[in-house]
Amino acid sequence: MPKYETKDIRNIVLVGHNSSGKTTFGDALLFKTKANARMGSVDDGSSIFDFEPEEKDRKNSIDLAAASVHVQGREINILDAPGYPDFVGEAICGMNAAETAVICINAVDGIRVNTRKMWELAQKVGIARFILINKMDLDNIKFLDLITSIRETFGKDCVPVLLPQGSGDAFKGVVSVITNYAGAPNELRDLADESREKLMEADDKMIEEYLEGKPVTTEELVAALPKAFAQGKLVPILCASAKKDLGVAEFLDFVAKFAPSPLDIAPKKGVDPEKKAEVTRQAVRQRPPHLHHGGGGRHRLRLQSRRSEHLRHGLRSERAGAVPEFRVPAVDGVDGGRAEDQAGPGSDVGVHAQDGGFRSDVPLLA
Ligand SMILES: Nc1nc2c(ncn2[C@@H]2O[C@H](COP(=O)(O)OP(=O)(O)OP(=O)(O)O)[C@@H](O)[C@H]2O)c(=O)[nH]1
Ligand SMILES: [Mg+2]
Repeated sequence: MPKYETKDIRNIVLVGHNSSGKTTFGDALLFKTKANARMGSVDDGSSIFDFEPEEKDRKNSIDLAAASVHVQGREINILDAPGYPDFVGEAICGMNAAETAVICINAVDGIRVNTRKMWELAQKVGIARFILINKMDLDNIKFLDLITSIRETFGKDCVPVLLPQGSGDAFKGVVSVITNYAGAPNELRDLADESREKLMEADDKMIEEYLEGKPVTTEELVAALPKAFAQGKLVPILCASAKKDLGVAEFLDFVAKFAPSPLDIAPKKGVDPEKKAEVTRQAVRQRPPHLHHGGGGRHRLRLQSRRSEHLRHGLRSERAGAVPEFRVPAVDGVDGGRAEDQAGPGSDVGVHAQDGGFRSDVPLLA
């Protein structure tokens, strides 16, 4: 498996109202990048993300699931959260693990209760928000009305960046207003102009120059956008059809270019359990996370946060017999170990207290 530096990692979590197509979209990302040789489907029980028997039975997600793809020298870790409000804890967990919440909307249904809830949560957690309008292949889509409703609900900083070419049966794909502004569909020309101007607000100097009539190049725009998205100053709106594999490649390209890495978003605040003092942590590979051991017994630890990204590199393999064991360093005072890339985001590692610290056993997924 290729090794990636923290700056080249993108952790995204797919959230939104149930049945907006999050899992199908995740499967489409795996298929597009050949991480999966066939297109997984929730409907026939072959989804990579909805793999638990109960999920296959119910045909909806229950647990947060993870998989990775590799695009343009970047590792994109995809977390797929369930949409049903009963499982909101999984979405919260995923948002704490990711730097970008991809809020999926069903193009026909529009904004629903859980869309708003996910927006508020992502804002609270302090991660970037991308809006993905999925199911663009369905009939009776009123794209411009949907954009208006998104802006009325979530604010004017939401900018359409991937515009649809047609909709319903005639949906052919998407056009980027960043890289192919001239190619925007005629019927959406006004929206493309508006979006392009809004994107200039990514940088104060850039918008000033633009308003003074000085030309702004695509390169300048591309360079300014990641920071504006990471800070939530602008929220990109993308669209796709997961089912028809349209807009999927453009989504991957967009995430690889514009989504924040673990280094690009504000450090997290927490409370030191012993000193009871507030602590701030930024993603630093050399400093694995501090986990608070809540008592004896066995614990299940799932590696899926950007902290677990440090954890991953702080794991020390202690091979005993045929069973690989991993010592988790910096857990309640246990010293750090040698950097070794053994368990990745999405790995489940059984942990139990030993010698005053934690010791983990068999990683289920590397
Ligand atoms: N027509 C069409 N159907 C889609 C598309 N994406 C998903 N679906 C269908 O919509 C249904 C729900 O898809 P899921 O991927 O399970 O949706 P989800 O958002 O993961 O649902 P929860 O896990 O319950 O929150 C399935 O029957 C999919 O086949 C799409 O782009 N177009
Ligand atoms: Mg799902």
